[in-house]
Amino acid sequence: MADCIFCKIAAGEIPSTKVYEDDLCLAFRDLNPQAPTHILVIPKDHIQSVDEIDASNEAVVGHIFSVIAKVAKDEGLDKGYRVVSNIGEQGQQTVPHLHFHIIGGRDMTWPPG
Ligand code: DGP
Repeated sequence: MADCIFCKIAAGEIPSTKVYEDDLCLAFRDLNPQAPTHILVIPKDHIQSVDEIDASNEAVVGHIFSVIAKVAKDEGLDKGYRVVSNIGEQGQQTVPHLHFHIIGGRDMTWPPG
């Protein structure tokens, strides 16, 4: 999608620090890390948010979750980690392209703010 920053990262038009890539998805380090490990996993095709997941695109989301588990293992997050997807205005989503944050390397707090 034109003017989507994560579409541009997926296309290689904006540089990123990639940790995993295949035909369907990309994982790269967050520009503004909130923990020692902070990685974003995105589908290469544009989906706005979790709110747009349906039967037509659910397969890629399942694939992304297997990639999340692999990336977490590769990053050594054996003590645990958190997967977050912010959705819309109240969810504090700032980039309107579906992404899952993998956050780890420190103790998390609950409830989230
Ligand atoms: P969210 O607020 O859930 O929409 O998260 C968007 C995240 O994307 C935020 O943690 C910062 C990150 N981010 C924004 N622009 C870029 C970028 O150009 N490169 C990288 N690596 N991360 C970005």
